[in-house]
Amino acid sequence: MRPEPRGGGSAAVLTRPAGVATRLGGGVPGEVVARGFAHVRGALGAGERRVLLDEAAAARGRFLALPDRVNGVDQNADQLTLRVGDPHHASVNELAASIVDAVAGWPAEAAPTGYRPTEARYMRYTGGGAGLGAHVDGKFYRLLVCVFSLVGSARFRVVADSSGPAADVLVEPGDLLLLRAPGLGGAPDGRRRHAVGPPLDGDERISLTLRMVGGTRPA
Ligand SMILES: O=C(O)CCC(=O)C(=O)O
Repeated sequence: MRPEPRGGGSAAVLTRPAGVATRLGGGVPGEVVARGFAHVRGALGAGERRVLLDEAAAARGRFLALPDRVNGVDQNADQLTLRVGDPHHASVNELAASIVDAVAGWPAEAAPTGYRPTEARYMRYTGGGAGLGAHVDGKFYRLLVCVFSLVGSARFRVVADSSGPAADVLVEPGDLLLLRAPGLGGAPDGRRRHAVGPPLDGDERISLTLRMVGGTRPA
C-alpha cells in the first residue's frame, strides 16, 4: 500500500497565504486570459504546504487510485477529492477564500466574476511511471482551475492548439499553475490540453487543485 502524505495530524489551520495575496496580480490575469495558463512561483510557503499536507493526512485511507485509463488518457495517481466548505478541511477552505480574494482585484476584462471554488482534489504521484496523459478538464468546471504543488517537482506540459503554443513548465513546491476554464474572459471554452509527468526529485509529488462546478455559465 502506498504511504499516506507525510504529516502528523496537526490541528493548525492555514491563514490567508501571503504569496497568494501578492503574486496573483501584475501580468498574471492577462496571461491566463490570453494564453490559457499562468505559472505563479512561490504562492505557498513551506509552513503553509505543511498545514495542508497534515490536514490531508488526517483524512487517512481516503486516497483512491485513479483508473489506469479514462477516455484514452493514461492516469497513474491517487486522488482525494473533497467539497470546499467541508469543516474537516478548514485549511483548504482558507486557501479557496484566499484565491477568491486575490482574483477579486483582477481587471474587468480578466475578472472571473462569481468565482468560488467548490471542489478540491489532492493528487499523489508515486514513482517514475506516475503522471497524467494529455487531457482537458471537464467542461463543467468554470472560470479557473488552480493547481498548487505541495510536494515534489514535475514537468507540466501544455499542448499546442489554436489557443497558443506548447509550453513545458517545471512546477516546484509552492508553485501555482492557473488554467483557464469555460467562462473566463467571456470565452465559451478556452481550456488548454495539458499533461503532468512523474516526480523529478524523489519518489513522490503531491498537488492540490481547486475547481468550481456550476455558477457562472459561459454565454
Ligand atoms: O497535479 C497536477 O499538477 C495536475 C493535475 C491535473 O492536470 C488534473 O488533475 O487535471
